[in-house]
Amino acid sequence: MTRAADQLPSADGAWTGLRLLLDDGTTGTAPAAIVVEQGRIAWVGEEAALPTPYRALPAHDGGGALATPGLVDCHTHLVYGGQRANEFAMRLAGASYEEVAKAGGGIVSTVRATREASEDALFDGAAARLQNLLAEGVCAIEIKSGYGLALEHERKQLRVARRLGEHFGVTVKTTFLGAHALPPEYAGRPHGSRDYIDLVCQQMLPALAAEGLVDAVDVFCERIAFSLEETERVFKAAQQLGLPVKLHAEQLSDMGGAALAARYGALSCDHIEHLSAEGIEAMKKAGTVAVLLPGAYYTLRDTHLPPIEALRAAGVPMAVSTDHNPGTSPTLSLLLMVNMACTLFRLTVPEALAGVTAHAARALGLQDTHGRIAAGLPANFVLWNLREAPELAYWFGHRPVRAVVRQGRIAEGAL
Ligand code: DI6
Ligand code: FE
Repeated sequence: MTRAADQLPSADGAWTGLRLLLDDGTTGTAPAAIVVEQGRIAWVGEEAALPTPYRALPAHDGGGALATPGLVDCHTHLVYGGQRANEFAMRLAGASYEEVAKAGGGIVSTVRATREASEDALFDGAAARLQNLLAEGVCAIEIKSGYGLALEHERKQLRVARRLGEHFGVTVKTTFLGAHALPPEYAGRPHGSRDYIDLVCQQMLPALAAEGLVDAVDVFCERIAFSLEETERVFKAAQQLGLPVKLHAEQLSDMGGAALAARYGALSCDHIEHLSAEGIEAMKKAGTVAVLLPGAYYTLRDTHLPPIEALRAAGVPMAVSTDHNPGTSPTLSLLLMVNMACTLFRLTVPEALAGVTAHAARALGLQDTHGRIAAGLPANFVLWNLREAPELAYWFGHRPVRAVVRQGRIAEGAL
């Protein structure tokens, strides 16, 4: 298949007339410029200080557009078969998420549809979803497995994730989430959970890692999923292979998962509505990012807020992500999550914007290449038809993108 990204024009040249988003969440007053050379940012600063040689380059007039780093969506389950609107309706009729899961619905119904789908069908479905995120300025994305729950089907998901990255010219970090749910064929067996975790640790993870399909390892540590002890076994297997870990932690209850993950140097702990003070302290010490997922909180009509003030006071970096999945967060807008992080979780605008740029990059171990506009980095940035940075959080339900530069190419919009 030809890469869609190959058809895109180069972004090389001097991008002028920009209003740059600064680290403190404000925008600079003087017009700024970004110089792109061979797909990388060669220079960024006030336009008045643009070095003479760059003035002769082809110019892209930004016309006063707000410029931000390319967005980073650091937690998604983008590759899956089917959809679950029927369960959404069930929950509205009164069933809880746990009840839906126990009734054989939930994650397992997506597992069925994912196993039945061919790799190409999974690619087509995920590509259509990904294009929504890309059109909104996403330049790096994490994609988890976890709806295959058997070697060949987890492989299929991860291969699709890699293909998406190549085809669309977007940075993709893959995460193996074999320990997402107990596969149906293990349910009801005397030691089903233990046996499945054996399979995950001894066969699935080593095989997929050897194929270069795994950038990180995740577990759903929860009453309806896997225990703390099972989580630790998966972390040990990851550690042996030199792979970083992360965790779906304390979403529905405080399992002590975040503290465990921090002991394994986790990149991030995600959801964390029920995170304890000990968990926060451990994450702070380990430099683990707190990933906030307001889309799942909203869809589940959760009322237990993550401990934002304590995280802020401890200085734990907070990221914001879509958690795109067919069960609890069927959103395809990272900007809507920025709005919800502010409205529902009371993040400040600068916090929410750092949450989808610098801190999200850090949650993926991409802090040296993504989430900032700085000389030497690959050119990933977004120009918005907006005047002020808070507008990124304020509007919701529309797409104020003027242009997206992704991996040094003009990927969306034109000037
Ligand atoms: N937590 C979530 O929010 C999703 N997975 C997880 O571990 C839900 C996945 C689903 O319901 O399909
Ligand atoms: Fe998730």
